[in-house]
Amino acid sequence: MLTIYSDDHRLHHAQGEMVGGEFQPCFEMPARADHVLARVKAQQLGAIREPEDFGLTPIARIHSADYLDFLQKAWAGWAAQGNTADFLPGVFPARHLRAKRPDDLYGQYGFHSFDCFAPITAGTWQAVYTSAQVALTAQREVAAGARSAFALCRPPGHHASADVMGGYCYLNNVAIAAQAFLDQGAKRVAILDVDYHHGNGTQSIFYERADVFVANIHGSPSFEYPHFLGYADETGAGAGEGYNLNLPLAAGSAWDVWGAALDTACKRIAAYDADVVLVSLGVDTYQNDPISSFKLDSPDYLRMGQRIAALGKPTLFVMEGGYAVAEIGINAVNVLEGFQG
Ligand code: Q9C
Ligand code: ZN
Repeated sequence: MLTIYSDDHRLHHAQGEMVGGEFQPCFEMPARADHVLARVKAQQLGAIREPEDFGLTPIARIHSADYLDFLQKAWAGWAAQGNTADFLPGVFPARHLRAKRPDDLYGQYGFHSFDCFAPITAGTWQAVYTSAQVALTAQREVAAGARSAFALCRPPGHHASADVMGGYCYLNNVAIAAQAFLDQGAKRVAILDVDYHHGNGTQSIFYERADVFVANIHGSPSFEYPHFLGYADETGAGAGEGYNLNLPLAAGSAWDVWGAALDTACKRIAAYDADVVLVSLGVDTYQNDPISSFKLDSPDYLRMGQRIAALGKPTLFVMEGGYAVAEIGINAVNVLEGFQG
């Protein structure tokens, strides 16, 4: 299986995030991608290539113009105000306020965020732009006939919606790649999100569409981040009614429960008869993940890959979360090896 990777991810290395009331090192750190890349090499998964540059056009198929404008200009504007530390938002248009985009940069950040977990640094735009190009380059490989490809994206993307960032995510890499398949002639694509957290951005982008079936397996929002989306009764709307599947699970779920949910999701994807399957590959379901509660063990990721392979569809794997840094490579590549059989 071909892996697409770029060192540009290093340009995004934020100073910290709030954990337990204290500013702590970010869980979403460059070493994550290093470990995955090292494991791809150690297991000789296949060739590793740099991304091509498809420009902004495929990104603008998913994200709004004002959101992309903010992301590109935010650091320069922040630095021009004399700041050197990371840029973070603090005021959001929550209920009872008015969601009108302000002229002020700090106001715009809150307008385009749902939490304080997507810091903007000097290198963030270049890193997230390249991360999207990594997904698009792997997408081309599958569109050209490969059985599978691995987009080693960092930063991740599934919490980002059309114009709102959060949860370490800025550009929704898997959504951008899904739209590229459709724009190149696919009729139906399925996204299977196996990250521990609900992919709220991906769900919202495709919620009213029938050409993208989205399935999510995740910690229930009743107890887990992102807290405000991901319940089982969210099944799509309008033309998209019936094309969104949420399988929220209890804290502490292990492979017996998780694997059964995967089987449910895969049966729905098979019934949808997608031309291609995209996997939002987060491995924060791992038992030793520092911010998650599920209990998957490393061999379970081989089983995960085997079940996805049984769909018999061209498959694009897009890296999402996973914060047990030392094991993220083993677990992510286990999925890919399980898929390859
Ligand atoms: N106590 C991904 O896995 N953590 N993002 C908030 C609040 C944010 C996870 C913690 C977790 C974001 C791509
Ligand atoms: Zn996650």
